[in-house]
Amino acid sequence: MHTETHTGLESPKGNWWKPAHKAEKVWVGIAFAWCMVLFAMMPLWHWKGGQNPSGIRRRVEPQAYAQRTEEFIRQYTVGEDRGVPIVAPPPGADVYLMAMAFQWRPILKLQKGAQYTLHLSALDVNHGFSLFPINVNFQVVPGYDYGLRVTPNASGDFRIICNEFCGIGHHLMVGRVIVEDAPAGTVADRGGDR
Ligand SMILES: [Cu+2]
Repeated sequence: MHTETHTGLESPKGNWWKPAHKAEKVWVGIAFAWCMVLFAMMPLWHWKGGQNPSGIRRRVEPQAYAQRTEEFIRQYTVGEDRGVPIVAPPPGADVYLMAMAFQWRPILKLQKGAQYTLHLSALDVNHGFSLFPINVNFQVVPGYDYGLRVTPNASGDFRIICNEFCGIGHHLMVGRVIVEDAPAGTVADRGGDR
């Protein structure tokens, strides 16, 4: 049984005071160099990586954002699915989507190949916008209006899944985006710029 006690007043046993082996020095050198690479990557990615959201971002009061979204819904509603309005804005429009515990409002009906400015904000806590089964992920933060320039490049019936744990009903927080093929002969039909 190990009964030895240690105190900070005594030097530890061993040969820690001897110079490090060459291999250890090499490893410390490699680790340090790699730390510097990762450190440099942060600013590099910020400025050169194309990782920043396209479009606009600004502060907004959740109440004001909710009002703007309801106005958008009134303007372009074309139907309803289980109490949630289905909204079909024209190509080029500003599209408003709000996240709240525990739903996405409204359901969006967009045209393939048309460009939109998709505004995202939350009314209460952080939510996460992830478009299933496509790899699109975005943080939806209360108090901030993110206007992303998006051009749907595939038609279909997609689900928005909240990927930021937001409370007891988080797993029920599923929204919907419907993308339809553009009517033949329209600008959107010839493809967007992205
Ligand atoms: Cu959520």
